[in-house]
Amino acid sequence: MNSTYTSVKLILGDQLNRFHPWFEKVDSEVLFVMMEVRSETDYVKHHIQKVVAIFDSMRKFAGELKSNGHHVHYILINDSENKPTITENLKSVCSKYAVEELHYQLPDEYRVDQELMQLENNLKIPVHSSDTYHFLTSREEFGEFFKGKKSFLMENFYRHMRVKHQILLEAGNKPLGGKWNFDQENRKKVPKNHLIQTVGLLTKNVSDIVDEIKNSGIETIGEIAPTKFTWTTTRKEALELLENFVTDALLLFGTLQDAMTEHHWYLYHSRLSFALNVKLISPLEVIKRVEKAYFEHPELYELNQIEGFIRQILGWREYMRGIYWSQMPAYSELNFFENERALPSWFWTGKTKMNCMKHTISQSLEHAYAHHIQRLMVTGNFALLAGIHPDEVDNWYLGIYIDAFEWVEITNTRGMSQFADGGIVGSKPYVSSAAYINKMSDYCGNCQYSLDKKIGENACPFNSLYWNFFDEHTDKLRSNPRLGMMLNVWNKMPANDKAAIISQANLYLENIETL
Ligand code: FAD
Ligand code: DLZ
Ligand code: SF4
Repeated sequence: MNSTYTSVKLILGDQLNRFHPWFEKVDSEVLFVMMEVRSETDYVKHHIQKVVAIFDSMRKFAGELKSNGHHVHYILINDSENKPTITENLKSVCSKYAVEELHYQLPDEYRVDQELMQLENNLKIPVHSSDTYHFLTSREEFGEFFKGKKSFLMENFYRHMRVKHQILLEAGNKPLGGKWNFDQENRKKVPKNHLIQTVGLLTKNVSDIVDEIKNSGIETIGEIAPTKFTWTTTRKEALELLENFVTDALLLFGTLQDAMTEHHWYLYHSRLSFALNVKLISPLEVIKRVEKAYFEHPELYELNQIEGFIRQILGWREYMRGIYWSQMPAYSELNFFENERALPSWFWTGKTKMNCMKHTISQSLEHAYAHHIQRLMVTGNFALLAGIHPDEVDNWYLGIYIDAFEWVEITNTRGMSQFADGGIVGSKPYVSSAAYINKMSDYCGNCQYSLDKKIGENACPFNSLYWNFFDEHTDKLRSNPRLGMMLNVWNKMPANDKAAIISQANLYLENIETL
């Protein structure tokens, strides 16, 4: 280490992109700074596995930079010099090394963006920002694409991205297979007697980091088995996970992507979201690898598996980021249905009689993971039907999932799942009764509630809450063309039946803690 440095370059915990131009050459006048910092560990109560995964990834990334000859100043969570915020830590590092200028990569979260924009003021040295060279769309490009259009639409954006990056196309920029989207084929339940053969789990020992986190006093949620940690925290592990996914799980990814079962917590999903979000692996390399599998082995892979997977990353992931930067900060205040109820306390324990909720919450606490349909159509569905305040819902999702960073959490939760944005992200609220959950899962068979009953003893809460939702929000839903049919069904129901359903829903809402 030198006693002085010309410049400091800040690397945040989700900026672990080894191919960033910053790392092309070793420069002994540059000091890279990484920090485990209370403002980031404490802005929400995170799952213990998420904090472990971030710290482990950061430490290994710093180790790799050092072994390549870069100068790195790494602040550990329990270091005596550690200050509570990014700004304060930078202030003390810059003064210790008489630093003349500071560089940072544009952060993914609005909160941190605001803090970093004040650095020049606070540090009194020139401050420069640069791209992270990770996403496929810049913050501004998304706004330009939708300029002058009446509403956002993922499908249009996705087609644009397919052409822009030349993914799954044939001559004349036509979609391979004649269709842009094969979603219709991706709605199957796990067949009876199907043996789930998917990617195995890597496990490693993270006991030391767990102890350090415990000693630091950081409050966390969820469980951890410190000697059997399953998340990828290096680029090498992420690449291995991608390879194993392509070989073992991609074959059925699309077909069973919406399916849910008590017997497996990730099925044919990739579990790549953490590695992607902290930038150990890039979206384009994942997309290209999956496309290559198809081109090399069209006899093995069906197009619906490949297109379904690529759409999540090339379409949804970039789209959510675009919405985030075009709508923040107002987005975080939106509450279209004016919901006010508190989240029931069993969201933090999984202790509920509703088997679908018990299962999804318990696995989230155990693994910091649930797949998309569990998040959307079980916990998210319930929260919306029960009228939970979107702040409470966001807080839960932002804390509990391994991959939760506000830019992708809030757009999925407040937007897609809670429709609190009134239709910016999606064109309809995702609500369902027990029928959908039963169609896509094996949860209902083992439930104390009866999936066929709307009212009476043991009637499934999703059923009465579903119709109650239409009743309560008729005015707001009337103009939505995608919900007209269900509103008509509700409106045509005999008055006595409607009254019984509403009173059942109210009974459940009054006793929400005991459901
Ligand atoms: P796979 O099913 O294997 O999909 C592959 C990749 O596609 C994912 O790794 C992810 O990068 C991307 N992807 C898939 N769906 C989406 C989506 N809707 N938006 C953005 N990217 C997507 N994803 C997060 O990364 N962070 C979050 O905080 C987050 N919160 C969510 C909250 C709710 C209410 C819902 C409904 C979805 C949320 N998602 C979030 C999206 C999705 O559920 C996760 O990306 C996915 O479950 C991660 O698991 P996987 O890597 O196995 O994904
Ligand atoms: C999520 C997170 C956590 C829990 N801890 C840290 C940390 O100690 N240091 C750090 O640099 N980053 C952490 N992160 C990720 C940041 O919250 C993330 O970089 C910002 O939110 C910007 O997206
Ligand atoms: Fe969930 Fe209702 Fe099915 Fe029970 S019956 S698992 S509460 S949908």
